[in-house]
Amino acid sequence: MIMDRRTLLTRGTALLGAVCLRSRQAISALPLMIEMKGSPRGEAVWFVPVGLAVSPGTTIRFVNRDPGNSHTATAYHPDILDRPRRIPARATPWDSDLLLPGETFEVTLSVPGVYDLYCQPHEHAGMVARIVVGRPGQELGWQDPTAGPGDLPEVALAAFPPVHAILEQGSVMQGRGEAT
Ligand SMILES: [Cu+2]
Repeated sequence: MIMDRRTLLTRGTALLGAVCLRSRQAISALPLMIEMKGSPRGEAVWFVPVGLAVSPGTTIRFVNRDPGNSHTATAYHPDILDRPRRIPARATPWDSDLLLPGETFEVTLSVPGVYDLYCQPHEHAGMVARIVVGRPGQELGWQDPTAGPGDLPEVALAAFPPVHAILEQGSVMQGRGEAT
């Protein structure tokens, strides 16, 4: 029963991913999804995708698909828990607060640049993600904000996909530590 449900869930997620990708390309007004996931026993937690490229003005919807854990989507910013700024200087930071299983949170990103975010309870498990906001085909004028590691744990730093990989692929699905 559980296996069947998982299989269904996996297939449904893949389908949603495909739909979201198409939506991003064709109908940018629809929100794009980043899911929070976890292994059955909670040893591993992650965002899917872990890297995402979007146009300015895109709404991102975070969805907690992990039945066993609460998660947050929190921008790295001094205004939130005094963390290093890893979003564009003119961008407004956000914090979803804890999302229970099934709950969602949306944020609209208008300022071009690189946005790094993390899950508060699971940053030390490498649960981070990176969103690149820009126009397709536009020459990149922004800088990768990851000039210094700040107070980020190594496992989090290792999990951010490179900006060029996100731009090339549109979305990066690799798990933590597998970024190229
Ligand atoms: Cu989490």
